[in-house]
Amino acid sequence: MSDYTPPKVWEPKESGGKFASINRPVAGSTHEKTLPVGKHPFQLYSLATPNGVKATVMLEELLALGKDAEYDAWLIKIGDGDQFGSGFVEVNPNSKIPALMDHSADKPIRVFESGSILLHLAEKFGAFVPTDPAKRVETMSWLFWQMGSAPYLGGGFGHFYAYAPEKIEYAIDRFTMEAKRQLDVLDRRLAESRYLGGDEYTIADIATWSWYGQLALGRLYEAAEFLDVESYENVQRWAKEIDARPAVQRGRMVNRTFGEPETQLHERHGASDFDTKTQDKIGD
Ligand SMILES: N[C@@H](CCC(=O)N[C@@H](CS)C(=O)NCC(=O)O)C(=O)O
Repeated sequence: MSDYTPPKVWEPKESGGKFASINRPVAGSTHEKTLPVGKHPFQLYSLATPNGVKATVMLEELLALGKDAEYDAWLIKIGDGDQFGSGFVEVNPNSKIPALMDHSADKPIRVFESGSILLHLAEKFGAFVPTDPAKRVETMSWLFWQMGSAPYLGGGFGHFYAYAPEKIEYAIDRFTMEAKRQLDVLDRRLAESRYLGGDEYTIADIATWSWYGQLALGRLYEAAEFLDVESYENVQRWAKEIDARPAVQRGRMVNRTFGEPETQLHERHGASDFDTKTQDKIGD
């Protein structure tokens, strides 16, 4: 048991753990840095974490449909504090990836929060969001479910299971309980429906797959066995089906700085980059 008693007024201190160096109790920029702007209508500033993958999968899916969604994907190294540069903070005052500038409108517009990016692109191109009102609202419900639930999985379970400087049984138990409950919520929905919104693949699936699908496929926190992810059979079926989509495979590679070199495309500025600019081809 901890002998910590919170003081009357909290003061910041060194907390340890994997992300200690980027944690701050205040918002705003720490340094001046202009963001690069490429030639395409969409400028994405991101990293291939589950939240970042949502945006790159969506853009690749739109391109696969033949939509005019060409984009430049610039790498934001959150471990180095790039999210606190002045240019990034102008696009996302919350200093988190992914952040998007849409230059296709008369006046460029900023879009932050991965759910907002998915919805903006879906509405702009009339794709991956149903038009039928009942299916649309079901899709929105699952999209917002994901946005509200994932912090318990990432900031809660993932943080205490994989990243905290010590293994705190209470915290791991609390968030494992919640992560498993969420997997069960999904498993029951996917027992009755091919996709989350119904019979169509939508932004709700893209958002949720990036977290829970990748968790089920054993790609997050090395926690597959601990969470017994194989037992969620409907989640497994859905996760594998989405994983096989070529646009999903491409989207996972963009802004990726970990894993096998041939799976890492640090920056994407055109479709041919997947064939010529992966880390195995260009190195560092
Ligand atoms: N609710 C946000 C969460 C984004 C988020 O948490 N991004 C993380 C990476 S997955 C980040 O940029 N962290 C950097 C930091 O916290 O300083 C979204 O969905 O876009």
